[in-house]
Amino acid sequence: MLLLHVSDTHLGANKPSKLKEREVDFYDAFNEVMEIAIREHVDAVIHAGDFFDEPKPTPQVYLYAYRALRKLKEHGIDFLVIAGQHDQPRASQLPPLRVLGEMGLLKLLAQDYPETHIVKIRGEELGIVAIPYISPVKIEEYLKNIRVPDTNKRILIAHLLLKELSIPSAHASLAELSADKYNYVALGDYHLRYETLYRGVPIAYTGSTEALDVLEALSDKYTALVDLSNREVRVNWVKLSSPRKWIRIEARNFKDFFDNISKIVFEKYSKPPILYVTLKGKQSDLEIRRVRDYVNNMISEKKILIGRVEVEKEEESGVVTKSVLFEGTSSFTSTLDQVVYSVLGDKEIAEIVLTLLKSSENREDVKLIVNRILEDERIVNKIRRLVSTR
Ligand SMILES: [Mn+2]
Repeated sequence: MLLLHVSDTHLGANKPSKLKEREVDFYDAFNEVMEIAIREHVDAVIHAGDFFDEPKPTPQVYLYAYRALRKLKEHGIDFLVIAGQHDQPRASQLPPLRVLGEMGLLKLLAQDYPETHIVKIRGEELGIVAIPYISPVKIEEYLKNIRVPDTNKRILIAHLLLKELSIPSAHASLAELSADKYNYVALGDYHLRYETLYRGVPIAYTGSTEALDVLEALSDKYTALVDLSNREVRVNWVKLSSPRKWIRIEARNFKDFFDNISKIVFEKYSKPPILYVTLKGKQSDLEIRRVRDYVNNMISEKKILIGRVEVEKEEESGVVTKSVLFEGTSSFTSTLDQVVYSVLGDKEIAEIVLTLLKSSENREDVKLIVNRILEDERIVNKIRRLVSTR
């Protein structure tokens, strides 16, 4: 039995900068994973949560998800999924994965609480304990009542943060999950690839399929082929080629920046990369302008999709502050956010206007926001200035 493990596809995400191109990047990565599943003739795909980026996907997100899953279905490959926190709407709303389940495109194993399943995959039984996202304060109670199936082959699929990752707000340890009762543990929620063994049992986070921020982008993206045919489970990592590359340059001055950027061969990228430049230490206006002009030029030549320049300063107190000096894009498409921002020229005011625009159907929300603006003298003064310069 060959499974493909994937997680955190975040379909519908368009970070950074809310670009259409970025939204498509997330679909591309998901499609690549589906193609790998078909090419490798896997028996089923298991998705460890955060299928969607938001619990209220837009029609185009449904459309792309539908198309990718339909292709898999045509090849007779099952798609088994659990809900991550991004797939969990407020209690009264219909979970989006239920919609796809109802359409026969996937099997939703667990939405709000752990469930035990015995699934028949090409005539063979697979026992699955499925743990969707549960808040760290409540999970202990749920873990007490987990029923491990007594099938020959068993896997655990869970959307949670392991205590072994030693990051804040972790959910449970491998011991608390009784990870040794399974043949394989497929995890989601942590966006970087992570692999370990627990009493001989392979444990893996595949990580996100596309990067949601610069830190996630520093390592390559993967999916895992999990071979359960033999007693010894084999995990083979397949590197994804579609994710857009991010380039991060830290420089002291223009020359430093130039030396670094000159080494990069932009022709090798199939998609124009995202460039983040951090200028460190005290900067003269001239140095900053040279870097900014260079990045701007790369944008107009369409060598990069997004160019961002930030300055990192260490205050006398030792506190390091970062401020974004410039962010530009070679994208043709513009979102509502970008239009509002370019008209107003002030990020803070743009955000307030956008919040108002997006919540304008709700009278109470609008009232609340307007009152908050009027109470904040600084914002009111900013608006006055914006109006007077027009
Ligand atoms: Mn996630």
